[in-house]
Amino acid sequence: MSFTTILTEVKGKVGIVKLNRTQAMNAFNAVMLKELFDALKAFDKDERIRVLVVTGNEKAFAAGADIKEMAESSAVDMLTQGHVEAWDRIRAVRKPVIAAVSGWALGGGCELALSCDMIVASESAKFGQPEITIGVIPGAGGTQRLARLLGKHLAMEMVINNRTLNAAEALQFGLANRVVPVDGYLEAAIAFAEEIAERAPLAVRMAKDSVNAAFETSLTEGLKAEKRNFYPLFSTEDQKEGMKAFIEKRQPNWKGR
Ligand code: DAK
Repeated sequence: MSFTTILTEVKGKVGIVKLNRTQAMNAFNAVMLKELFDALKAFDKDERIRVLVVTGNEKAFAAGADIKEMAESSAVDMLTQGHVEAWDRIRAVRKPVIAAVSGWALGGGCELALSCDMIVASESAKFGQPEITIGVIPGAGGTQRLARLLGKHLAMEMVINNRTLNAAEALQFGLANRVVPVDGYLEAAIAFAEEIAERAPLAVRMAKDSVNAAFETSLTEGLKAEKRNFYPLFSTEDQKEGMKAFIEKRQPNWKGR
């Protein structure tokens, strides 16, 4: 894979995508958005990779969409530029995606972190939806995901009045899974990813799909989705191996089959 606005790296079973428009606080232009989602898709398909990490740099995870690129756009431009499809593509990733966030995660940057499955935040992380300050609203899921995660009132304050959350607040309100020192925040996220990468791969995928169903359906439908994911696991080699290993008091050897 060759990209101009992102860097990619594979560490063992972990695929890492690093946003790399440092001069613009990692604001997304059309090229970076496309490259990001292409890289995620490629890692999702790669058999060697089990978990994905998306990150920026210490100062900025991502400061949102590129305002300079977007400023003169019409409604038709916004609709037809493929942004909507691009954002939908992250939801299609089947492997777990961890956002390693340091510094600013604003607008589309915050929405990218929210679209991931878990967030490791550095102590300097700041989450916000400042679109209201430039005359628009979040367009990549911010109003919906924040309201579901934080409840209506805090989400409303963030979206209507540009309230930002620091790392401690993000942890307190359940946005971040963990907060770690800025020095080594990416390594901490990779270590977290490596832990998950050692778990039964098919069960991890089914688990991700099931938890996501809780955000997208009613309880009744969500419970059905969980069952649809639960039963097929009993036809996998890994289920036999996992239960046998427990009985034999040894570590399981997962095949992903
Ligand atoms: N766009 C373009 N350039 C940006 C940028 C952005 N979002 N954020 C920062 N930069 C650029 C600055 O213009 C500056 O460039 P130069 O002037 O040096 O050329 C450089 O990055 C450094 O920024 P600052 O000088 O401002 O640095 P500070 O440390 O003082 O401030 C900051 C950092 C991140 C707090 C500040 O730059 C800032 O407030 N940035 C804007 C944040 C923002 O408003 N973000 C929301 C953007 S709207 C869609 C889905 C989603 C979206 C759109 C469509 N569809 C599905 C269709 C998303 C929309 C958004 O995210």
